[in-house]
Amino acid sequence: PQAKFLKDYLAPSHTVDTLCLTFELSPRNTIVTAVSQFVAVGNATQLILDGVDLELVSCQVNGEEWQSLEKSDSELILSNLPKAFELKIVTKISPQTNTSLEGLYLSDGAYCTQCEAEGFRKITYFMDRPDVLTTYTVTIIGESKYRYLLSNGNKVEEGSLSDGRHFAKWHDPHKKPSYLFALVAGDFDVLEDNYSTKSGREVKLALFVDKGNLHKAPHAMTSLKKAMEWDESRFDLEYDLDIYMIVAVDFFNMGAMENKGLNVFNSACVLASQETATDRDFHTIESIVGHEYFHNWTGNRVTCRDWFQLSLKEGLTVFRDQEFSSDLGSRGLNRIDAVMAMRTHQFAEDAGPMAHPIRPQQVIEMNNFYTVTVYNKGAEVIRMMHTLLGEANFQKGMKLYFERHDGQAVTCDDFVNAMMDASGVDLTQFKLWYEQFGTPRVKVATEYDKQAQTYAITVSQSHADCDPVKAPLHIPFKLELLDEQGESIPLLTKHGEIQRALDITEFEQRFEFEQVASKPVPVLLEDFSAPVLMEYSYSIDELLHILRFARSDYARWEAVQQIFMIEVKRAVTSGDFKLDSKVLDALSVLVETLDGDLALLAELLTLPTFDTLASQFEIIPVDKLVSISDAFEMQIAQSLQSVFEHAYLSLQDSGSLEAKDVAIRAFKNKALYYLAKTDSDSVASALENQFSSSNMTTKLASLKAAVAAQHTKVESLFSQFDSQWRHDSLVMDKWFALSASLSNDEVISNINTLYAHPCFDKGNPNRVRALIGSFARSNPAQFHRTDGKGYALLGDLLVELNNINPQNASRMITPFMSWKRYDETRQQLMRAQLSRLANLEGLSDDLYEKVEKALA
Ligand code: BAL
Ligand code: ZN
Repeated sequence: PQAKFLKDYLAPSHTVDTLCLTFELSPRNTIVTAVSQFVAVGNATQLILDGVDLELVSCQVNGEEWQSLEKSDSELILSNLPKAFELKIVTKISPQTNTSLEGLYLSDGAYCTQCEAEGFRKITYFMDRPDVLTTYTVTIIGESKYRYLLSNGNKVEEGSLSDGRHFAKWHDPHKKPSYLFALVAGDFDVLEDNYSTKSGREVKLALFVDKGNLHKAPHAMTSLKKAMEWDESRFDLEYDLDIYMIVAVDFFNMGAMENKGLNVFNSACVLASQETATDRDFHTIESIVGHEYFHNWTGNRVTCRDWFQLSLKEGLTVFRDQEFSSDLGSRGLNRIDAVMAMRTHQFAEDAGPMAHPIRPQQVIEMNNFYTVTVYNKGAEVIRMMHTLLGEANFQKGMKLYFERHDGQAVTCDDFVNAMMDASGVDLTQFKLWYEQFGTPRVKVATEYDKQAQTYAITVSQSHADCDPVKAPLHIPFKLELLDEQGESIPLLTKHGEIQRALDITEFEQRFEFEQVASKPVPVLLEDFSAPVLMEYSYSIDELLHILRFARSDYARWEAVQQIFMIEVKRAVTSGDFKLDSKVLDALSVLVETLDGDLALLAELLTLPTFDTLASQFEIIPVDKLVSISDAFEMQIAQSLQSVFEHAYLSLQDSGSLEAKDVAIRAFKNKALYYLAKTDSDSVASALENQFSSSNMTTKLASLKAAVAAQHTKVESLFSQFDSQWRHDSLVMDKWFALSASLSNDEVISNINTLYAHPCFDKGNPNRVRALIGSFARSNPAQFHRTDGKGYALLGDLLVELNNINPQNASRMITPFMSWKRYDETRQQLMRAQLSRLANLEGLSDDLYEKVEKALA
């Protein structure tokens, strides 16, 4: 496989005025007729079209069968072409055997498409690149059992055919690239609603779900309306078509897809009732429905020039969905989520062989770059611009961006230039964030001068683990200074008061604050104002002070995370697994007083994830990290047992989805998690009681607590859950995930047995992620077994998935990517699995790119 490079970008050889597609649907013999009007740019007489897994039936230019053509596995090259011409191409495809879930495929009997990034080429020969925009008219012909025949835009015609089939014709007035094309055909239940935009456009909303699932659709519909309203009020952006459709399908590689006017969603990101979905699921659905809706402007109206610019739409749209969630819910909790995603996944990616800048410079398989770096670090980069500019200037920048580029395919530079020109803030240096991979380190030193009443902080940045940089990055560095009473000290400098953040633009910079009456406790990198690793030697007492007094909820959580981190590192070195009693006392006080937001309190009581802890070590001490986390949790459980018991019994939620009830459930479930570890008499009945709840958040938490504590009740709870929910695969995903996280020696043989469970299907990405993804991610003790059986389980699966669904295989290989960070024994075992894949016949481009980089 050949890499493509950003530096080699060439503008398209032709423009396409219109594209008319006709689909005659049939599971193995769908006929696709594509008629388009091409015009050469300059003197081009050759046209290269992308096409994969297509059977070419005919190819005509201006009505004449074209002879000057060459065909390969991935291209159709037409030569001797006139300047302007009509091209008619007929191809045959087989949706039924398309298990890659790219292009046109069948999901549980319904036809659906996924074209981003390069799936359109599996439908017809076309210039399948995001900078070729055209208007689409789509006719779908199918049997009447496919009751709904859907595509982008507005329906302009429909009717019956004499052979009993029916058809529908759609026209999308907005020019779009091929990756935003969509088609769905099937029979569904439909939830309908309406929305009036602020300028008075009446929009019909329709949500299509599998038959029998209508009662699980209202939350997604409500979320959509909230998103439409929010985008109007915060960004002044309105919807632009008369209809907005969402279809939920079971077989889907991603979470969802923003096709113009016709979003296709993974059913896991749509369907929710309180019996089947957790509070967390409700939150996730709201944010993904929002995300896809926000793409209508940031992605669809203004799209990417080429796929290297993916973060142009994804980083910005993640930032927008994070802001949506924060404006509607708790800003602190949402920030914690975002930072956890960075620390748990993005830092690891940035430290591994697939490290890439948010604008990658070379790519073999584009699907491999839908990453936490492009998405989440991309969003952090947008957030830094927001911090540097402030909300008002940022909104001016957005306005200018749309004024300049509506209807165009543009680059990340175009976005930053709009921000710069609208605000007058120089972002030239800032653009380096788009070039560099790796996580910068920021070291902080402080000095307090009692006599002068000054407090100085020196910030230095280093990039040893990054792509070498020639110049320092521009880093917004937020901070708060707390006095002994916990009051915030104004940040007065010689040049005035610091309002938003310190501007770090040099490798080393010193800032001096005046009128500081006593030695403060600094809250550094407040709100994670830049995606960096910060080094500062806090004492436990300072962190406890931050926990008590910081103005930012995020900073309070971060202080506890830092405390755990310090304690874990100390325990790894010393072998003493005892948590500092000051920490236990502080946590105890928090629980006793049930201080503040209970959902935040539940987060404060949560140890850093294994991956977050692991990121602190050059060679990951797997066994020690597992034992230390277990030991710390047990000490928290024992030392806080009575306060947990008291709080658990005294709090009652009323079962609603209001934030207050969600918070009570979150806290009580955390309490139960710890109580289960103490194995007191009352715990068994609490577990059973909670398990009998009809609320999935409550029920699942009891199973999770039993699993983590390896409680004697666990087997009976598992089997009850299976009998109750076997009919609902999405619910069973929760059961698969917990089954795979049981930390006992039988887990691997159990997983092999579960492959035969009636709900399990290796062709369904949700099932695979639930079972094997959870095993590799949340069962470090068993996944990293030194007999190699955990690695072999994943290796065996990857060999199979390589043929079924390469994109999913490539996502699942992530745990092997950091193999060099483990001890010698584990390195050898993981490398053996990677070598096995490297030698696999028919290795997909998706896996090839990662395996080759991992072994390099
Ligand atoms: N564009 C792919 C799915 C998403 O990020 O919305
Ligand atoms: Zn997106």
